[in-house]
Amino acid sequence: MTRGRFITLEGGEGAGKSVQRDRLVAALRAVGIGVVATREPGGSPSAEVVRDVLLAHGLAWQPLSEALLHAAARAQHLVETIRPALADGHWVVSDRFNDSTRAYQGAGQGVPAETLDQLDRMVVGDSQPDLTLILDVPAEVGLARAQGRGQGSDRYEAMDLSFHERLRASYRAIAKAEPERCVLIDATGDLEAVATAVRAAVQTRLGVAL
Ligand code: Z5A
Repeated sequence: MTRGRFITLEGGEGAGKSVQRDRLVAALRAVGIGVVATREPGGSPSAEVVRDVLLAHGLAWQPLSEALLHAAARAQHLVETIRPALADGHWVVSDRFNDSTRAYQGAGQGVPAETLDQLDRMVVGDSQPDLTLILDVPAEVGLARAQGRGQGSDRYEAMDLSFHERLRASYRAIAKAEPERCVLIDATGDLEAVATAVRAAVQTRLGVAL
C-alpha cells in the first residue's frame, strides 16, 4: 500500500482555512483519491475532548499550558486518525496543525521557539506534513470575515490587532524558512480564486491533476 499524502491548511483568523479544506477535499475525491478531512485542535475522539477543554470553557490558559494541551491533542490526533489513514493509503487534509502552535503560542503568546521545537520533535517527529498551504490575508481582512461568520467572538478574535499581525508575520516567516514544505497563498481574493490557487499548489507540489 502506498502511503497517502498529508496536507495542512494554516493561517490567521478568518483566512478561509475551513472553507478551502472542504473545497480541496471535494476536488481530491472527484479524481478518485480517498481523503480524510480533519482539523486541529481535535480530529479524533480523545483530541476532540481536549479541544473542548481548550475552547469551550472561556478559560485563559497560560501560554505554556496551552502549548502542552495542543501537543497532547496532536499526539492523540496522530495516533488515532492521521497515521492510520496515511498508512491505509488515504490522503489527510487538516484544517490547522503544528504551525498553529508556532504562530499562536510562539509568536502570539511568547512561548520560546526552542520549547515548541522540542515538543514538535517529541509529538510529530517524522510525521510532518508533505505540504502546508498558508492562507495569507491582512489581519483586518481576516478578522472582518471571522466576525461576519456570526458565531460570536472567540478569545483570539478579541485580541488586539498587533497580536493578529504577529500571527501573520510568523506564518509568512515559516513559509519563507521552509519553502520545500510550504506554499504561501494570497487569500485576499474571492472563494473561487483562492480555491483555484490551492488546487494549483497541490497539483504542482504533489503531482496530482485537479
Ligand atoms: N490554536 C492554537 O492556538 N494553537 C494550535 O496549535 C492550534 C489551534 C491547532 C481553533 O479555533 C483555535 O485554536 C484557533 C487557533 C487555536 N483560534 N482561534 N480562534 P477554531 O477551530 O474554532 O477556528 P479557527 O481555526 O480559528 O477558524 P478561523 O481562523 O476563525 O476561520 P477560517 O477557518 O480561517 O475561515 P473560514 O471559517 O473558512 O471562513 C471564515 C468566514 O469568511 C466564513 O464566513 C467564510 O465564508 C468567509 N470567507 C472565507 N474565505 C473567504 C474569501 N476568500 N472571501 C470572502 N469571504 C471568505
